[in-house]
Amino acid sequence: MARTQPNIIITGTPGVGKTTHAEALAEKTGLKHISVNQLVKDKGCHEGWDEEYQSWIVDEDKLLDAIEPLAAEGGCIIDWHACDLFPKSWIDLVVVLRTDTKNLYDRLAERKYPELKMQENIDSEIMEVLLQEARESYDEEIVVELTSNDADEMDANVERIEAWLENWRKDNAQ
Ligand code: DAT
Repeated sequence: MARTQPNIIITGTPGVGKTTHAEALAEKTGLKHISVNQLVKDKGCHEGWDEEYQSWIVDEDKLLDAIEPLAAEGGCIIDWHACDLFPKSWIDLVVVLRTDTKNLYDRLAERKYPELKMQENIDSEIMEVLLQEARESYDEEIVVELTSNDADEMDANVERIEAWLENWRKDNAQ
């Protein structure tokens, strides 16, 4: 059955602004914000805690099972630092947020990330790892790269996604 609301992924390196964008967008549009980190924790979609990285070791099969019914319903804003595990058929738009190294450093330092995790994330942002992952996993025309350095950019990004959503709703009206 066709979805009556689209599913949107907001992805990017930790600290780029995924959660902040997803919350603002959910508030403005009524779509559901799905924080994958929270879901992994709440539904136990993991194989334990990694002390060194200070994060859950995600069980991807369990995670997909937990998200499938939500994605089938549509209207999800999926907020996570990975996107390649979600089937293409679930997803209508992939937003990859980007930020400057200095901003990312400050934001991750604020979170007191361990040194190793901090360095890996900064390298990952410089190497455009998440952007590549999105481009390899989904059709080019549904992947959008947006910068998230300040509040004005964030407002503009949210407005742009809202405009996309309006068009999607018009194009998919029954
Ligand atoms: P993520 O979910 O990608 O890890 P976040 O939304 O939690 O990122 O944001 C991390 C921090 O950076 C948080 O304190 C809010 C701030 N931030 C994010 N995007 C921003 C932006 N465009 N302008 C100013 N601050 C931003």
